[in-house]
Amino acid sequence: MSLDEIKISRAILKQFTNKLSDYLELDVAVVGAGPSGLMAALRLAQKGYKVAMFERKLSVGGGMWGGGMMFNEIVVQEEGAEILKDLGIRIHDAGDGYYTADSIECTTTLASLACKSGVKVFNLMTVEDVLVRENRVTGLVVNWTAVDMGGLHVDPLAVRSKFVIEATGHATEVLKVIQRKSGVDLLTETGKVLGERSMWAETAENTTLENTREAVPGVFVTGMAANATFGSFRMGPIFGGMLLSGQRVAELIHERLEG
Ligand code: 48H
Repeated sequence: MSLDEIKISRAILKQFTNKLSDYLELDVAVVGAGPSGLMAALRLAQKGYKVAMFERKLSVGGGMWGGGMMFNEIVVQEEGAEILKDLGIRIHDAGDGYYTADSIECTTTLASLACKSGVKVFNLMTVEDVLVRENRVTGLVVNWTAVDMGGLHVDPLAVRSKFVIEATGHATEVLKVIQRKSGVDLLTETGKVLGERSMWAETAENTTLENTREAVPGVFVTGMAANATFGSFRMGPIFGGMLLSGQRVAELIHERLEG
């Protein structure tokens, strides 16, 4: 078979355009493909929902690749270990209820399962704004990350979604843009993002689950962004809370979509 460069180019353009066009209207749009976002997207896709993830970077996985301070192992507790086992990720018993896992195996497996379950990942895209109708978020405004990085004046495109998951980690970028521009109060004590506090692993792990909830009508928050939104602590390189939070947000949205 002879290879034609133009056919190669056309095949990519056609398929990508079809994919993006098919995913402009969604059940759930996930912003940020870190561990909590990936876990949420995976569980929602497994339930049959139409899910897309928008990730600013070239690679998915967020802060999980690097383990703790670039030592590429993560730590989980018993419940996190159960999730990893269920996903087919090998764990090592470190004693006293702590388990470790290779962060590369965790990230690649989670990403692969999400894609194979039907999640469409749009990497290299940054969510820069949201759609708001009658005080409810109804979608996202997206642009190429390269446009943002280059400081180029290029208008974005829009995606409509029944629900949005804010999974941007420490930055809580989606909620911050809503707070800045929409005039809608967040469902926090002050109506604003309360901000992340210093490291306290035990409390942070527990509050991650409590803080996984609707943060503004139409937007649920998960992972590190959940604690940052509701003013709780960071936890360092323990990832059970991220995985549990991703599962929890998927359950909460499933209840709403079903109801
Ligand atoms: C598109 C965006 C945008 C945007 C950001 O940081 P993450 O890994 O998030 P989590 O919450 O799933 O996991 C947190 C964990 O990695 C961590 O940092 C922990 C446990 N820290 C504890 C501690 O003490 O430090 O992933 C967020 C993703 C990243 O890939 C970003 O590139 C992406 O979101 N992102 N994507 N549009 N506006 N903002």
